Amino acid sequence: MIRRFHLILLRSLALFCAAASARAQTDVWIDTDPSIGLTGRDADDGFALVQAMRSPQIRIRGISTSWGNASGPQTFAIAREIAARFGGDIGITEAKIFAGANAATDLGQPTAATTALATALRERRLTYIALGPLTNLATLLQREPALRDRLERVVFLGGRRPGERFRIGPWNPYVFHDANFEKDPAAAAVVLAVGVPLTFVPFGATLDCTITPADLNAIGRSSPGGAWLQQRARLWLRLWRWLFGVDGGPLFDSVAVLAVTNPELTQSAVCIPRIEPTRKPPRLVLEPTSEAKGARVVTGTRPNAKATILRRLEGSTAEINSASPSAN
Ligand SMILES: [Ca+2]
Repeated sequence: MIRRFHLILLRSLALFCAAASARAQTDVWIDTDPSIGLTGRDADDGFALVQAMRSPQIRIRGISTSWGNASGPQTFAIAREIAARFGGDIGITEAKIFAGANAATDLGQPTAATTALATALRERRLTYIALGPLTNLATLLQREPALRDRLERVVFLGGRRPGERFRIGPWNPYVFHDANFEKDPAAAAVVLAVGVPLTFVPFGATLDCTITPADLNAIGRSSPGGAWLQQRARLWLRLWRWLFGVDGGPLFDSVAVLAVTNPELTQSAVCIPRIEPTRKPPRLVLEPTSEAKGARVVTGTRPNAKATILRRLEGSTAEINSASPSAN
């Protein structure tokens, strides 16, 4: 009788834990411009999507695509391929990928992406992870401003801290663009104006998370999916060495996903975002402030950030337990 009672108790506890775990998942929408595998284009969106699909802290409710790293049709096709290869276990099929803007001039024009996002927001509140230009989100907010209140938070891979220059190392002369912002500053202005909770992930906050040839080889050995990622990203990694002299490609977009799945592995501060429209190119500046509340800017990552990203890319959903305590 006592044994039976214990079994019932254990089963109840397991059900409770499972329910608690399910409740703890954050509902997210990912907007992205993947170009992994295209010659001379970035691979980080592809890595970020696979990482997100293997992150148990989130539930992906939909993925929209945008022009950016490549054309709209190209990014849509790549996102669908990633869903077909990696999304089955979590119910992300090709039907959950929605094509959005093809250019900044599409701002305000409804697309499959904005229609699907509106439907998803009516169903539940969502955290929106923006890994490309903000055209799709700005179009939604222009056409259905009431849905603003259904956005839990917008996490945007873009913006810069005052004086931040997008360079890799002190001697590298190449200055990178704040691409996601500069491709559609008008869309960023719309998003800033509506007052949704914002987290920015600037270029400099991501530079401790680079993927080396040894990392990519380990991913390639991990599984058939890992081998696909390795094959698609091999040339991208070589380009980073040839063009910029570094032995690792940055995982920009992965840090934005990490800021949602594992905020304890990022450092952040409160900021006031401000667009400087007259500069050429215009700038999105994230001013520090002593205010306790406001937009947040990720200022860096903690030691296990890269290891956690690599685990996801190697196919593991397990956590690394020795995370440094958060100072946020
Ligand atoms: Ca991107």
